[in-house]
Amino acid sequence: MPPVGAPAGLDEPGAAGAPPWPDAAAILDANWTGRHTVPSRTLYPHQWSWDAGFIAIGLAHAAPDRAWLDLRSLFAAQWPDGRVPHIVFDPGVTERDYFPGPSLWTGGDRPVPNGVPAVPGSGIVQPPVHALGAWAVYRRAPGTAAAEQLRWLYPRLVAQQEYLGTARDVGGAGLSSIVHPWESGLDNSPSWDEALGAVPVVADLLRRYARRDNRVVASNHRPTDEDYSRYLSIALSYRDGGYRDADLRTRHSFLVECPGFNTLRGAAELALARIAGVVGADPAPHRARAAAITRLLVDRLFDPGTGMFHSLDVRTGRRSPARCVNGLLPLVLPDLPAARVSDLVAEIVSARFGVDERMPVPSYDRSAADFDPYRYWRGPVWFNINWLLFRGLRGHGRDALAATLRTALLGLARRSGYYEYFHPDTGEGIGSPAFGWTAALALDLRADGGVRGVAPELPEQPARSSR
Ligand code: 2M8
Repeated sequence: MPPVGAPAGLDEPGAAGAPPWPDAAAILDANWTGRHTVPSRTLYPHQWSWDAGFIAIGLAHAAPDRAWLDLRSLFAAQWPDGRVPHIVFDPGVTERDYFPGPSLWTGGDRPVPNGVPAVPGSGIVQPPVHALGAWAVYRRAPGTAAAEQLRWLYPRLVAQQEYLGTARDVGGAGLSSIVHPWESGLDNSPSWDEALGAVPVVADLLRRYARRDNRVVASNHRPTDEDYSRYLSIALSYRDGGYRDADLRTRHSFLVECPGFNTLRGAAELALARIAGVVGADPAPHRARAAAITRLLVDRLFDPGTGMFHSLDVRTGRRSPARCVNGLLPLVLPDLPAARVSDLVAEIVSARFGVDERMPVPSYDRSAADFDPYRYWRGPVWFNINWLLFRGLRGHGRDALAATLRTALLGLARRSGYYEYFHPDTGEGIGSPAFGWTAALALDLRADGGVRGVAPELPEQPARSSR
């Protein structure tokens, strides 16, 4: 496939004398297995759920037909109850190549409700970014065939939303709970520290199950063993309960309402409203649900003391004190009240998260004593989160700050390559090189070129609430 060049005349960072653009489309090609795109050939050799949504946004530019195949591969593993597994396993990949692989998720005593599809996957979920991905592909490459793809996906996307909005409304107020830190996508974020602290460490688990991740990349760039053993015990307990959600409150040790997860659930409703317009369904209920989710986020997860959103431990009713980047993501929602938009923008430009033309937003408060520039979601810069913030800033008419963030993101990719994450001071690439969503979203940012109106699921004019 030919490299996808940016349209001429874009404000490319460091254009004069800068190194040539590393070829993002070539990374998506190399990560394509013939059925789906893997996040990374070395670290993540299966298909991941929210990665597939972000990757579709890049494939919309480079290979829209493959984007549809990718999304269909993921939804082929959807359960009858509507959940979409966070990993869809490639039967050609051995257990040695990724841990925890299929045997952990499907083993044990597993009386699964209503059966599971033939395609093997895990039993937990990730943030629903697939409607955003599908809409981006359709917008870039519309037509009869693309509309047909939307018709296939629409009921499946709706079923996913219904699962998250009902079975996962453990707190009873209308927000979804995650039942595992992996469901947030921000695996070892300090956002979970308090809730996770109540989960006992079963030291024996890491003797029974050997980690693979910290043999592929340095241990100090990954979650600690203590956290990992908790991840395993929560996963095993959910599995051994048959992945049932009915009585989670009484028997599950980790139940958290995450501001990032719920924001993306709301954003998915807005994308579904657009998709509904193409497939002949009613967009109004989707818009109403997005507005309701926005209100609930503000009511339950916003802390006026910090001026940002925090995760809520449903078991204790306590909000996490940590200032983490998931607490900035509600900016993506167009109905967010003006005062809350201003609060989040103030936080983004503060010394805690401060963005400038050389560095995007880190995953955690730089001033926190346990800010760690290397350890995964506890400090490093991530492309997908910053791409969402860029879209949110743009949607609320904060164009200058959005442009700064875009410059920082593209500059980082150009200097360091399409890494999984980046050191928040030096910009050094960390984790896996040739990472799917980094390449995909860089393609999208390059093609975007600062033109308004490319975020159709967000308002195209400065939002009512922007000042
Ligand atoms: C990371 O999560 C997986 C578990 O799902 C892992 O650490 O093994 C996270 O960064 C997650 O957000 C991402 O979807 C996944 C694959 O890129 O890797």
